[in-house]
Amino acid sequence: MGPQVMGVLNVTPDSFSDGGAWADVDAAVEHGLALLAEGAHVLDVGGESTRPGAAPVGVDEEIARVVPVIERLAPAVVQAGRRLSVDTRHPEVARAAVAAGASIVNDVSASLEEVAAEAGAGWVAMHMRGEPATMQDDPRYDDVVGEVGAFLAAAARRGRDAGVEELWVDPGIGFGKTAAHNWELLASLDRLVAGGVPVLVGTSRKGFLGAALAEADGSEVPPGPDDRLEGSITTAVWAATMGAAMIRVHDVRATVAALDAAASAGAAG
Ligand code: PMM
Repeated sequence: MGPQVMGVLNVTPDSFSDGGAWADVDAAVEHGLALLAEGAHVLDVGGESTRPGAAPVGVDEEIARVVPVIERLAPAVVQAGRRLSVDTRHPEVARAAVAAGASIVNDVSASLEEVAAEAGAGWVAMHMRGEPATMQDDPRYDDVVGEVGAFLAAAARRGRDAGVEELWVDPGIGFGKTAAHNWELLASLDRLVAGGVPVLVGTSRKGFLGAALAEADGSEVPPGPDDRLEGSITTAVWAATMGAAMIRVHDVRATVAALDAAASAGAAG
């Protein structure tokens, strides 16, 4: 069986990847239902952009963005046997989102294990070096795969100790990492998978794919987030082949089709 697909539903006016087009509740709900119809197993609702250099938003504003969208989507999501996650670094937002119907806390700060445990929700612990505002200022590692792996193993232990019953770990592609770091992590994803905790990976539309696509076709200006589909899909299939259990993507329909094709090839082999 292939990995689950987590569809990104950013409810932010400043998200780099969809221009904030879904900031309005009705539009966000409509987009969420479309992602569901396209085959998303999880809808990941986020109200704070973690784009490199993004300014933080207040907790109240973040709650006001995500809670109405989660409340409105919850019945259809449950009906379809799918799930909602909340992409947040803030305990108050995580609690409000779970109360509204989310069942996974997608935590880019890897610090909300107590909140997830208390709420009875799943917990995604993602690796990030630094803070979104400064994380891309010259990130350095001696051994990126070893360091990220050790960080995620420690996070998983904290989660277990806190009583989280559903654990996920995520290397945090693009979070305090150069393009070379991202490629190294993808190349060695099987080492992270071997840690035994289900691995979630998000490469979708990220900057390092733009750079790679520009290099491939010799263009000087890298393609923008909306024009990185080839790289997004190829790395999603790669991650699945390396054993990732969930892939976080914007382009759900295309990714589901690609993963299905890869799974058929795998099953026939
Ligand atoms: N990437 C972004 C936001 N949230 N959560 C997890 N678990 N993993 C990721 O790689 C991740 C994330 C940034 O991407 P976006 O701004 O396009 O949503």
